[in-house]
Amino acid sequence: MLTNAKGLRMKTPVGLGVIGIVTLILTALVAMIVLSKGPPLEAHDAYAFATAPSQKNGAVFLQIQSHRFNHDRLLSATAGNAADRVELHAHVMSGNTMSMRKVDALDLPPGAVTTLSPGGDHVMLMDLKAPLQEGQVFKVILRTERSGVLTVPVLVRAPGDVP
Ligand SMILES: [Cu+2]
Repeated sequence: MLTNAKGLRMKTPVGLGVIGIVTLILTALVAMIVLSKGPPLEAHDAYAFATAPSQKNGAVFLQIQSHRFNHDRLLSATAGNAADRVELHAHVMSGNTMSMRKVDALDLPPGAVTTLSPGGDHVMLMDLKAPLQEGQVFKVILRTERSGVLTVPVLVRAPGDVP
């Protein structure tokens, strides 16, 4: 047994030995567990533009910071007080025309900030219950594949007033 252990120790390229390598792996695992203690996803700066009475729809933009070590996805959203129906949308160019399209999910890459912004991906509010008024705050609930739900306060800003 002792000879075997010694033999292995001699063969490891960095000269750490088996125990050294095991210790390193355990340290890395502990570090990952400690780092993953915070919320896996954080939403920042959520906003929507005020709408005119004639507008049926609105959009929510925000940043989502992932603290995860693997991919997650935004699957759906609700906005109980603001809109009857909420969809996830992406913008697509077809020829010279930019149009938006419903998507099943939005990717949230590990360790990255995903930005939903005008002209890009957004949370679409369909059939607004009332016009969105500047200064108003409403809640949107985002459902993710791996991190549960995020309840996000959304501030209504003047049209075009990107933070
Ligand atoms: Cu849209």
